[in-house]
Amino acid sequence: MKFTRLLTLAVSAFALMVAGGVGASAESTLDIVKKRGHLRCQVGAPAPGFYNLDANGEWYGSDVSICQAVAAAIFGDKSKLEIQSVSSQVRFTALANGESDLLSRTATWTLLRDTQLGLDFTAINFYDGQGFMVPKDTGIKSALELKGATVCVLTGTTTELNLADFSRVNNLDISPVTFEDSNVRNDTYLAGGCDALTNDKSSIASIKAAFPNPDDHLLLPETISKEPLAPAVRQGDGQWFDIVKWTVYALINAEELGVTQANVDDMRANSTNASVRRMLGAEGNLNEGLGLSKDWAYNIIKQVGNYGEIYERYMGGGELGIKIGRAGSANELWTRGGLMYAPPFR
Ligand SMILES: N[C@@H](CCC(=O)N[C@@H](CS)C(=O)NCC(=O)O)C(=O)O
Repeated sequence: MKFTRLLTLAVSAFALMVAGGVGASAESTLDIVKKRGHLRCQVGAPAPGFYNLDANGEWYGSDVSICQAVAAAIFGDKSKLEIQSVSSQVRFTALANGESDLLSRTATWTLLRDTQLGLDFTAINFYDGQGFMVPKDTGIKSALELKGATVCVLTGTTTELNLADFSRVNNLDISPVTFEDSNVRNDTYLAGGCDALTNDKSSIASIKAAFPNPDDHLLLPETISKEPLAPAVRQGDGQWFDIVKWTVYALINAEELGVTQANVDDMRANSTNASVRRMLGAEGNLNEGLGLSKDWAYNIIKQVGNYGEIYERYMGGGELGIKIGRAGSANELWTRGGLMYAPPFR
């Protein structure tokens, strides 16, 4: 009896430790980040659209915007940020062992990753799917014509696994040529080292945009997988999970409510829409559970913009955008027929 009780206690203590996160540190991620004075946010090797470097060595892009939005929510300053560029191969280990606070980098939410790597995916910020690119002069028009082809692919990705499934199901005998470094993969493809390159379709748009002659390459029509991309955090800190999740939702909700970087001051001061007022902290106390100040969502929109503004700037037709059409896609707001939907701010 006694032993059972002790065992139960020991088991619950262990469960608590696990629930408390890595090393069962008493300090929350929010406290650690605040004490450090900046957020450590992980992206990948430079890829236009998602995460790229400008002439001054500053990171920008849609996934970088999520990093900036979380920094703005915590510090009221989007620049309180250290961007870490990590390869696809080691990204999850780097997050799980505490090197970064947040991973925001074209990572697909899968069951295994969500349940076996010590991570939690927060909220989908881009709905993607895997495709193929070939040099136009090959004359290939469909992925089903890739019989016996060599295909350049990044290792440690869902891309690599889907490619194997696709080849098997369609009896294509594709030979994967695997890379850890996306630049080496791209150079090999350009030099003719493989017949095709496969990745998420948005990533292909990104890779293509950086090629010297983008029009020499064709994105094939097939989409062979679902790739819901979402920022991820270490498992075991519910408040931190909520902060990142609701940061993404604030971006989406602001777009739905018509709150933009340009009108957010006016909206906070004058809007009579209760949803807008609650989100921007003009009334209510929605910030309390997050452990953030009342103006957390205001700071996000003021400094980074809403989801649609970020999309246009980096993924869409903006000057730095990689021209992925949004209308009619899953990345459109639910009110316009897409899947972008944030739970209510109340
Ligand atoms: N969504 C897939 C693929 C992710 C992926 O390969 N992303 C590329 C985009 S080009 C990337 O991160 N490349 C940069 C790098 O590996 O450092 C996954 O989560 O496994």
